Amino acid sequence: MTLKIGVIGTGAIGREHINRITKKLAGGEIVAVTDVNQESARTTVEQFNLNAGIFPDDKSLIADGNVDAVFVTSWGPAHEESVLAAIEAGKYVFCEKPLATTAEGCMRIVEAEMKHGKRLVQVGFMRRYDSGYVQLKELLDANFIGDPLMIHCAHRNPEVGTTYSTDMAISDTLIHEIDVLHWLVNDDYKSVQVLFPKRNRYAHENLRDPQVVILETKSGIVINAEISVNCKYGYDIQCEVVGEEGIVKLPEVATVPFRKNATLGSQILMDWKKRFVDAYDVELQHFMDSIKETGEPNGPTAWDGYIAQVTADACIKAQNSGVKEEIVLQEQPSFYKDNVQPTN
Ligand code: NAI
Ligand code: NAD
Ligand code: ISE
Repeated sequence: MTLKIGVIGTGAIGREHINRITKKLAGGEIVAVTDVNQESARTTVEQFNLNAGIFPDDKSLIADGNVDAVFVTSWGPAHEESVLAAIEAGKYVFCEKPLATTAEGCMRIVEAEMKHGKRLVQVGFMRRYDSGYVQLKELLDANFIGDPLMIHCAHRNPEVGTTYSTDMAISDTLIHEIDVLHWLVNDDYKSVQVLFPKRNRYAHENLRDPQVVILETKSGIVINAEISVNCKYGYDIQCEVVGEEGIVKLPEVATVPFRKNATLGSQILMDWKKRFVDAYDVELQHFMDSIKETGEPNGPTAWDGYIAQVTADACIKAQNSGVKEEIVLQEQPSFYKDNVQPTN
């Protein structure tokens, strides 16, 4: 059975995902596209030579009888409406992060999905499919370094556009760490504080960059996460977990080491699209396969989207208050408890 997919948002990542469904993965076909910028939808159909309808908006695409599943790859503030409409129509949804831009919005999606009665939604937290993070998790779950005590991590982008704002460092960028780190150590967040070090002169006028986010989990693990979005030198994701008996670290991206001009070196990626390219492939293949095999997607759930957004909201509050803010989650509904976590 081929899963017939409609894509809402044919920007950077929408096209990346269309490319992998069309050229690399098995079991899916792009049959419909839409974008608020209709010219973008048209050029996408041409670029990938798709046999796909171009729809005027998300609602008409979702309603089309030929569409089994929807990819929501529009910008964050548009996600909630499209996801709710897809659930209402009983269609599967793969939604890029954030699921919604507020915790209340994520809860509306959780409630709609529970009312529908089976899981339809998967959120694009692809780091759970990255082989480096999966290896870290296997070691931590096997108690290889004893209990984790601290995590040091960094999320660095070489540069960002002028529309990128201080809160987006949390809602767009740190959101990946927020999701993957509590999954990694099987713990929940308790509190957060945000510090602003000396400002990077390359940050545009209204952006506070870099930032240091200090999260504490219920068991007492302290996480310090640096976000730098004008670091210039590359797209660099670092994660080191300090345990009672040792340290485990996210592997560097494999590149050819070189010796040249009195230098021993290796290249660093510049583009986020390449850093997790394998993880995106595994993520979307898993989305399609689990629907085929179990009738439900069983990757990161709408509840994971909710956890991430509650945490992000508290981080943004802490950006503004300068003090430690509590992170308070509602109790996880049993509907989400039996979800099979993805593995590579
Ligand atoms: P983009 O700006 O390149 O593309 C977004 C597209 O959505 C644009 O073409 C825009 O016209 C369209 N759009 C916006 N609102 C729409 C609506 N209501 N209906 C239809 N189309 C709409 O953005 P990008 O970088 O592709 O990001 C899209 C989403 O993917 C965001 O939620 C972002 O957070 C997420 N993302 C996830 C990444 C990951 O690693 N998982 C990496 C990059 C982005
Ligand atoms: P983008 O700006 O390149 O593309 C967004 C597209 O959505 C644009 O073409 C825009 O016209 C369209 N759009 C906006 N609102 C729309 C609407 N209401 N209906 C239809 N189309 C609409 O952005 P992007 O970089 O592709 O990011 C898109 C999403 O993907 C964001 O949510 C972003 O957070 C997420 N993202 C995730 C990752 C990741 O690593 N998982 C990486 C990049 C982006
Ligand atoms: C983007 O949306 C992503 O998801 C990237 O992974 C992140 O590094 C970048 O900062 C975001 O804007």
